[in-house]
Amino acid sequence: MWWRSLSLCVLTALPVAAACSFDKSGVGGDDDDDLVVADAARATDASARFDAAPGTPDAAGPGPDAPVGPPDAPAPPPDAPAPPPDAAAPPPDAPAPPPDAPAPPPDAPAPPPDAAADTDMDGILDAVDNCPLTPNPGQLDEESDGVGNLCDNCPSVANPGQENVLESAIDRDGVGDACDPRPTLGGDSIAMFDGFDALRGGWTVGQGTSTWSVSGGVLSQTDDTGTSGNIRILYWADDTFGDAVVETTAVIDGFSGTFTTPYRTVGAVASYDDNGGADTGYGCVQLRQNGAPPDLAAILTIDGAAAITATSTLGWTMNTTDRVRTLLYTEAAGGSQACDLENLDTGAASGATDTDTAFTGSHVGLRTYRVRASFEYLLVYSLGGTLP
Ligand SMILES: [Ca+2]
Ligand SMILES: [Ca+2]
Ligand SMILES: [Ca+2]
Ligand SMILES: [Ca+2]
Repeated sequence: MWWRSLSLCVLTALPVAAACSFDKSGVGGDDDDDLVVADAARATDASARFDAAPGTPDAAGPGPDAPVGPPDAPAPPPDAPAPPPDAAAPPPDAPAPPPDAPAPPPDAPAPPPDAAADTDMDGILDAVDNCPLTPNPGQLDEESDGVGNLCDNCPSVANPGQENVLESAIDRDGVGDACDPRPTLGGDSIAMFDGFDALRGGWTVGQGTSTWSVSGGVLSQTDDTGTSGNIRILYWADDTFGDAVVETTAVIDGFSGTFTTPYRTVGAVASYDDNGGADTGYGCVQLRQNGAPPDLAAILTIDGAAAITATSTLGWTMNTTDRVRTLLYTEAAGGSQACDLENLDTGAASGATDTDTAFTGSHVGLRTYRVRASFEYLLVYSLGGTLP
């Protein structure tokens, strides 16, 4: 930048110009451009070149050198520091909070069943087992809803989804909504189901003779002889039940007598004891009573008197091929019975109730009189509390 020092010297008065040397270094007072400020020492040289009193002979030769001039003024203070920048701009608004965390992903889908697994080791691979946790090599499925009899929460009603949500979560029971006799009360369970795919050894004749047989998935009673001694009772001897509902569905195969022949019956029994031939209990039957139709839903006592204790008028009269569902509610210690019948062909239904306390047996079974019928199944719900 030495050329800038040159132009400054041209425009300045001589004495000053004399002080200007070509300071090519740009460093003030460093005339020799050696980048070492030594001009204070060189001031001695400058004073030697100027006469302190021009026009006046020097006394006795040149006088002593004028006193050494003051050293170069100290370098001006460096430029004032730049003012601080404008006050910092206020921080921007606080950043918006992050959006809500995304919902967690739904539960991962259940892994597909291991096609090669057989959890219950019944010989049916889980992938095709209709009760993958219950050994059932026969895969019996009464109403073909894809859930095997042994693990179906409504084995007599098609309910492939096994819905069971009508009770509260804390007392949800083992009976599905589609068939639960007390759909909002917990404690119930499926105690027994027999789809009559074979005649098992526990079935025992209580009254009559052995006129029962199994074929084609139904249990048929084949004698409709009309004498008074031909009441037919078959009961399950291998288990006993407390508070229970016995359910069966039967198709009427035929009946004896004329239109007015009395006391044709078909239905279920409970609170039953064989008592060595002096059996007792209750029946819930469709009763074709002497006289004008329609028929009745009737609660019967099973003993020597076979009394009718309660009835309700049905909306139909017994006909061959009718398909009727029967439900008999009983309390184990006696005291309460209910008998509900539904004609599955028409949807007509009716029921009777009673509060008889005579019998406290604990077996269940089937009953006919002067009727041939084919029973599709027998189902027992065990109740966890008092009857509705
Ligand atoms: Ca199984
Ligand atoms: Ca089923
Ligand atoms: Ca079912
Ligand atoms: Ca239930």
